[in-house]
Amino acid sequence: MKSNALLKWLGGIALGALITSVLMGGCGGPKQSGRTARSDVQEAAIKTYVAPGDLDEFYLFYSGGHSGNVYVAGIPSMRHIATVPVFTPYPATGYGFDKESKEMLGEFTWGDAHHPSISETGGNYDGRWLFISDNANNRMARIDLRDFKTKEVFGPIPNVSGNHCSSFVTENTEYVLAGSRFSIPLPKGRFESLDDYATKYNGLVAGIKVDPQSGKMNLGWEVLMPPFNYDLGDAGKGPSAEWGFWTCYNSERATGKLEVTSTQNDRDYIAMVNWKTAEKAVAEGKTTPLSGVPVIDPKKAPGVVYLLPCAKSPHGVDISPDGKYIVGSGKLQSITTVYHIEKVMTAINNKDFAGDEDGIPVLNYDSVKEAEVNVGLGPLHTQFDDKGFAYTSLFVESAVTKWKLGTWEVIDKVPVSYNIGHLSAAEGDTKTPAGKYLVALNKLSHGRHLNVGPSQPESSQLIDISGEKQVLLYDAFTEPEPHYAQIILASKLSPIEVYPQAENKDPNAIWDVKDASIKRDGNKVVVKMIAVRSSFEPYKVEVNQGDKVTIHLTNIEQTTDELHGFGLNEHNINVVVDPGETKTIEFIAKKPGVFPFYCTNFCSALHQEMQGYLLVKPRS
Ligand code: RUQ
Ligand code: CUA
Repeated sequence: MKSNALLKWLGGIALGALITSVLMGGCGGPKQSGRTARSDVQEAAIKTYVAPGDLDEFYLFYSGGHSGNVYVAGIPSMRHIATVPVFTPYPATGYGFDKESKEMLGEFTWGDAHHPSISETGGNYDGRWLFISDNANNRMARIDLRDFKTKEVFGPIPNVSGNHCSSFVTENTEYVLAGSRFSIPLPKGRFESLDDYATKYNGLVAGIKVDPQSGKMNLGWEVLMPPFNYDLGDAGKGPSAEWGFWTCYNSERATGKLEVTSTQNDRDYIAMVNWKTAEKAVAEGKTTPLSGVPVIDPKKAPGVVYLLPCAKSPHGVDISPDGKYIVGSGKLQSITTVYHIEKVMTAINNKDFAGDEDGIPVLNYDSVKEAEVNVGLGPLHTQFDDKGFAYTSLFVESAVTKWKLGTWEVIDKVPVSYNIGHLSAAEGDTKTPAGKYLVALNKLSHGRHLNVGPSQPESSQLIDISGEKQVLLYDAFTEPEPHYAQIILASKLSPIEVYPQAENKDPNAIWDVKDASIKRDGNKVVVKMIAVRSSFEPYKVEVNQGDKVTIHLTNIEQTTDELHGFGLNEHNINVVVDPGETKTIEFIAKKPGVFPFYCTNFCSALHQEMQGYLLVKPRS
């Protein structure tokens, strides 16, 4: 949200002069920058300096929002190390240009990569996969952390509309949670007037089943929900492990200017779904088919879903490391509400309900509430450390509040620059957070970097959370736009450097230049090609205009960092093949003439010599 939109937003809800003054200060630019004092600079420098040849302690994975990418940096240096394309073609790695990745991207050339989530075993990061949601085209992707490549783009998920409240994994990655930010008439394709929004539109939450061996995703269950907006979520752990949680705003079921119409009620909700009960409902056939998917209607399957009243317009809901506390932040109030899972269970067992929404029981707020923590203005999202502290981002105040679980006292507040959305603590959403570092993902960065014109980067600030007081260490900047991040101990990952030849199961892979071939079948030409320092074999491919050309390109190197590219002039093709990999290049030779192809990835002193020709004979 940019500053004038924010002003409008706040103006609309009239939060009063106090907030406005905080806001004006917070967004005002470099004058109020909270610049580190000289005396602290040296210490911060030493804490973040990773000397040449030394390695960072943590990996930071941030979502790249509408860039469709995931960005990887090291902590504490905050140096950008890699870009992992997920929903968007990326010529730097050839993603979206070869047949395999093109098929994964399907009909879309972009996605809105929102919330990354590392797979867990026993509530701790296991370093196997990183899931990330696509808010735009209702998909979920899986990156393999063995090679930092996107291996699966699942969806569009049937019945899900705006997959924002996603991705969050359950304790043993049984499920990755998904759902609808935008309620629509279901099934998709049905038309209903917006005037009938409250009665004929529906939201939906879903559990995507993850295969424990391969990581492959499949639809597990979907629950039909009232037409609220489902925003963010978290999966329980320990005593709450069977539950998935989602915040919902717009319990007013309003349309139009939501900044006004959806902020009338004092409270909205956190929806909680018991995924074990949901599984049972599906197994027992207590479902209604919708777009070919068995969907649970809560009216017909009691016990699957409940609503917790929450401070209005909540954004984040976060489960404490011990799984006992559910922390919900209503962004239009200055408090964060903490619920106790035992109180919630007791209220469910006693049918201690305050009412219902379309047959879904609403739990009694006073019965389930454990505490209201006075965190500050505009709380969005909470993370945890290893010492029992919680950290909540304050969008309006541009600060991070540190508070104590159990005593609920606010300990410390550090200003950030500016307007923080999410924050990510080291392993901060697992059962055993690592503590030490927290990254503030800020929306505005004006004046904190050299001016690059109207489109400014987002800022990510590294904060030391090892002491009593939080200490700002470093400003880093990213492409638009991180919506959340994951920080994992580097020692938990050991990515491969080459694909072992024995693992290459592509039937068209070849490993010896004598096997290189060009075969014609009618107007189809199939080429088996090798790339190795510093040539292509064959280096000459002759075809007829209109032929369908398929090139199976194998990089037979088994040496780290020896990538080869295949760029074909004036054909919009650039495929990159890692050592030991085979990729498929497909195109129709539409244009007559002679077209050079060349290696796009620097590979040796004779990289520039690594080239060949596609010769296309004109139709007579
Ligand atoms: S969201 S900050 Cu997906 Cu919170 Cu954007
Ligand atoms: Cu191969 Cu450059």
